[in-house]
Amino acid sequence: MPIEFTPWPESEAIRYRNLGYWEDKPLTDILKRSCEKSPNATAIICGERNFTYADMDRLSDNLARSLQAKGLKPYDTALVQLPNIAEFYIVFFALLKAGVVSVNALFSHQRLELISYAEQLHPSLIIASASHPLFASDDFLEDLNRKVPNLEYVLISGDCDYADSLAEYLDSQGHSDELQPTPPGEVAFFQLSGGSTATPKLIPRTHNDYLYSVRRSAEICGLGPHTRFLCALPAAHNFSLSSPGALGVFDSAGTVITAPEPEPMNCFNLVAQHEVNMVALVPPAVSLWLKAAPDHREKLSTLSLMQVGGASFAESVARRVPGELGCQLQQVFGMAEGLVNFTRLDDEDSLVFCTQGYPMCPDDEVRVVDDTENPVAAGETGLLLTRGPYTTRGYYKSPEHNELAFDKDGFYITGDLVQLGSNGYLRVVGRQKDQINRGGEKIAAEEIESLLLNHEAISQAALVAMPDDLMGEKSCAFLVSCDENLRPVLLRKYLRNLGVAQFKLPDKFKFVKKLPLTSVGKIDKRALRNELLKK
Ligand code: OOB
Repeated sequence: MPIEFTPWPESEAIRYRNLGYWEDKPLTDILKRSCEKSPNATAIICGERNFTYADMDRLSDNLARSLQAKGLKPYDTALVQLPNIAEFYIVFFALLKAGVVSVNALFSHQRLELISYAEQLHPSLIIASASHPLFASDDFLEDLNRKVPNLEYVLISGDCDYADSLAEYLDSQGHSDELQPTPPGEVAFFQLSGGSTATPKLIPRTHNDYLYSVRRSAEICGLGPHTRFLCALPAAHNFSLSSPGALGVFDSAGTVITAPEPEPMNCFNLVAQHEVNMVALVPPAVSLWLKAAPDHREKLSTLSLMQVGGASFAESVARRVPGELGCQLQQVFGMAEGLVNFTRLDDEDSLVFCTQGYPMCPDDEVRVVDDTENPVAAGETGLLLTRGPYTTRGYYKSPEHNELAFDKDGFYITGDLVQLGSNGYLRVVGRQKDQINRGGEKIAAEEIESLLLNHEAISQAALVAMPDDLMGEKSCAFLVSCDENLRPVLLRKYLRNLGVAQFKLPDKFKFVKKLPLTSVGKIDKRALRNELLKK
């Protein structure tokens, strides 16, 4: 059964095809094309291991065929959680080849996030890593099996005695019928939403829409076989996967070098060793790189392009990038739902340092509106709405939330407050959605508040952003509690035990007698944020 998703109106679909945005090819075309053109070029360097395009094709074929031989069928779904290793990409293409629709959880995700994805998707397959605490034993899988009865296959990367080994599947040539991706107009895989709701939402991405966004991003960034891209942000994130990310690099027959995280010393060594010329970072990582760079400038000599996105990037820091890191800066403002904006490589400095660029596609429609949904004047602050050939029209199986997140014309309500200049360039100036952007990692306030409210001693909870020099924002939980002995350390432990990702744990707790309310009786988060600013 095809995977449900909200389609684009037929008239738009025809237009996007006529304009050449939708090629009606599967995402596997990325690998196919580069494999035909340069089978022996290095696609991935992962630690001591190198993989050519031919290797990637063969290994992903092996996995797809082995899974098919075991009984996995097109439109089955998979939950994948792998760190930044070559297998992440091989699995990604293998599942696409077999028509299995996957979601890639971040490696920082824990039990609650994985269970939520599994309950939404009912995966028949899990592929995970023994290096993640959840998969060190089969306890979590037993838990998951009770919640998701149709889970049939588990493949684990690394040492594991309770499930099949991913490495064996990659090595074995399972005989099976022709491999068939899902049709290009249908869902290829799911992206994760940063979210503002209690349950993290899944974003259906079709082959057509995603392939366009990858190819157009690669074109804007001038990618080619010469590109040597360091993937140091989570491989699954839309930025490092497709803007143009690793997929853009594969499409251009370049090389992806994987790093577990953006920590500067290791990354600098990788840049030097593998002659990296491009990297994508979030703002806090840039600050760490700037701090570490003076003693290691020579290691960065091949770096020519640094993309920065995911969270607000201070102009004062942006201006330091070319001089202190010796490379060109590109700002990227994107979202897993679709729309991605870039400053362009030939833009003048003032645009690169002070704006977040403009949309990649001439047919990306952006509207900046006020509280009454009327357009604001050029340069004025308003809420950004968007629709276009690669922006989703709805979250997976979320009719009620979709009513709120999309307007009647199908525009996605981003929740971002922006200014649109008369030159078409956007500046992100704030946020309306109830989310904390912790250095690019998104925390839905409601998700953490509802967990806190389940605590027997807490009667009211509000999670708000507080400014932080390095991360841009951190989170602060305001709580009303009847227990005077409740301590932050106990609350963190409580949340951790519930199985929530570490980055979502509040950085600070403030116990108050009551929470301020707005005139309509909602918790006044603006007042809470202002209170933090005063300190
Ligand atoms: C990227 O994707 P998500 O889905 O993790 O987060 C999207 C949200 C945006 O709505 C905005 O609130 C914020 O992250 N954001 C930025 C930004 N880039 C993203 N805020 C200020 N300045 C920026 N440059 O974060 C993402 C996806 C693709 C490419 C780049 C980033």
